[in-house]
Amino acid sequence: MAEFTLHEDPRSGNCYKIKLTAALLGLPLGVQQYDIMKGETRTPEFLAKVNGNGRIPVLQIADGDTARFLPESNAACWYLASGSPLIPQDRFAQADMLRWMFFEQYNHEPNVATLRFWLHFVGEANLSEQQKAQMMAKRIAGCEALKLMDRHLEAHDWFVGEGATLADIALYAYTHVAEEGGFGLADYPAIQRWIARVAGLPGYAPMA
Ligand SMILES: N[C@@H](CCC(=O)N[C@@H](CS)C(=O)NCC(=O)O)C(=O)O
Repeated sequence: MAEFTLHEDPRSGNCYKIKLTAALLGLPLGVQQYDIMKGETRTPEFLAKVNGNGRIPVLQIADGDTARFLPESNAACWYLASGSPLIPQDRFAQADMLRWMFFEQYNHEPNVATLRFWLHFVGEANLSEQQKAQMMAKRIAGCEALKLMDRHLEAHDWFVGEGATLADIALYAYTHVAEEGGFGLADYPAIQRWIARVAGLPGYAPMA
């Protein structure tokens, strides 16, 4: 049986997706922590061995003498959940789940997660002029993403099908802490109900 180690910064929602997937599946997951604020994922050793893209999360999969490294949160979730109910079997449902995971990476995470990182961890006073100039566009785009999610969840309990899938995990990670980025969730009642549903899943683990 393979052993899994997550290279992570516990403040990262992208890392949390993988921890939540493992928790829901009952899979043991070791962790190796880095401080991204100190550039610890940009060292020559990290770039050479763990991820040439200089970012966490990275899932390390050890099998006997072989260790492989899998960057990108949603790819790592897929690897862990392969063959489990977190990935629907129906061909359309599977593609629809991927649709929401791509949406998360393109429309949601670059806005909702980035504003959280800038405001909650870096601090507005420490932002560059370029970052300050991007804030309004990210606020508008983040609200658009949340609105789309809320409309979908008005009519559905889960993003795809009748139960939780990786689409829910990927979107939950930064949505449930979106207020740390200044996105008021009171405007999105269907999202709030869905957040409670995810938090009630058997095996659920909260973010650090
Ligand atoms: N698309 C990637 C995004 C990874 C990412 O942006 N990681 C951030 C933390 S959430 C990071 O490592 N930042 C440190 C840096 O860029 O130096 C994923 O989903 O895993």
